[in-house]
Parts: sequence; structure tokens; C-alpha cells
Amino acid sequence: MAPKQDSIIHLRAGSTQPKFDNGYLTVYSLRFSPFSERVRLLLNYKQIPFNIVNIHIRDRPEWYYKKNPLGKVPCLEEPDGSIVYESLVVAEYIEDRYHDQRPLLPADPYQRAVQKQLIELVIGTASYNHTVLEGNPDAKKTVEGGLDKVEELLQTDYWSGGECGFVDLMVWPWFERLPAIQRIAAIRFSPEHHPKILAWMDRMLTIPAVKMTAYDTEERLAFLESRKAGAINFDVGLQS
Ligand SMILES: N[C@@H](CCC(=O)N[C@@H](CS)C(=O)NCC(=O)O)C(=O)O
Repeated sequence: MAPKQDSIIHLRAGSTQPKFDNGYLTVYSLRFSPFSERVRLLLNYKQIPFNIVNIHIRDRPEWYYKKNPLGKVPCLEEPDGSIVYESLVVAEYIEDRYHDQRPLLPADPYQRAVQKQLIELVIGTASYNHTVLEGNPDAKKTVEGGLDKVEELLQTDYWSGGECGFVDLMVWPWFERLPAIQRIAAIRFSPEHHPKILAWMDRMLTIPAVKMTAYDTEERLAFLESRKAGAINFDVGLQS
């Protein structure tokens, strides 16, 4: 099982803002949120240490709006209190700020734009609706159709080309959860229909940062089951 980096439950309204004096970045996050996972994965990939503060997005601490006025996660805080929010803005900021630590994005503005638009294309194509968990046949059809289109789009070993790059890390969280979704919703996602996606996923799972950021499948299943049952539990597997 992957080492747990976040062991404290999601903070709610009325909670006190945690303070850290270790000089690390702080990521305000939500477990099982693909947007939050993007940021944690990139930081792990670049081997940048960080604190995690889990935020309960259905009962947010009042102080959280001072971090991100939109109230969404993820959000990144520098030790000097500077804030960056929106997952792709945060990721590009990390990439630029820590460019020497395993650079991922090309310097050329056009090539950079190409990588960023590919992220939008892949995520936009692999569309997903949570009602698939409840057996909504239209949602299931849409997810399966999206995966078929993504399979056609993938032409290289990695989305970014011959090696794992920025696009791979930014789209990974949406794919990591597919095996668990498949177990609940019986979506068609198989080596027969999606050999390229599955081979890419196998390659991704050999990358240490991907492995250490990944969730335990049983925990993810328990989270998805709680969502399906209408009693969402972000704190599956965490201590209070
Ligand atoms: N565009 C945002 C989306 C982030 C987002 O929607 N996060 C969800 C958690 S997965 C959230 O905070 N939802 C709470 C809300 O929308 O009020 C990003 O890329 O960071």
C-alpha cells in the first residue's frame, strides 16, 4: 500500500487553521479529488516536501476562503504566505518555480501551449459523471464512449511523447480511479478495447511518484461506495 501522506481528517467549519514552521509548501487538498492529486503528484515527482491540509468542501472552515476565495481545492501556500489556486495554475507555477528539479514543460511557448491544450483535450474527452456509480445508463455510455476516443488519441508511449511529462501527470488522476469505478459501475474498460491506455497506465505505475501518490484501491472503493450511497465520506481511512 502506498505510504499515506495525509493522515488527518478533512477540516470543517469551526476548525482552527493549522500552522507549520517546517518551511515547506502547504497544499490544501481533498482526498480522492483528481484536481488536488495533480498538485501532490507533481510535488512528489519533483521531490519537493509539502504539508497537506485536508479541507471538507461541503463544510469548509471559514478561514479557507482567505486562501482561495472560490473555496475550491487544491490551493498552494508558500512558507511566506503567498497563495496560488486552480490546479493547472498551481502546477505551472510549481514547474516554473522549481524548473531545475526534473523539468517537465518545454520552454518554447508554442510547445508549451500544445502540452497544455492536450491536457484539456484528454480530460474533456474522457468525460465522467458521478451518476455512473448509481447505474445511470447514459452516464455509462458517455464514459465508455469517452474512453474509446481517448484510446484513439493516444499515439505515443506517454501523452507527452516518449517519456513521462507534464501532460501525463496532469491527466493521471482521472485514469487512476478507473479500475475502482469499473468495479462499481461495470464500465467497459478492458485490454481488448483500450490496450494503449492500459499499457500507458502500467508504465505510469512504475514511476515512484505515481506509486507513492496513488490511493489504496480498497479505500477508493469505500469512498466511491459512500458517494454512491449518498453519504459521501471524504475521511475514509483517516484518523480524527
Ligand atoms: N478548476 C479547478 C477545479 C477544482 C475543483 O472543482 N475542486 C473540487 C474538488 S474535486 C472542489 O473544490 N469542489 C468544491 C466546489 O466546487 O465548491 C481546479 O482545477 O483546481
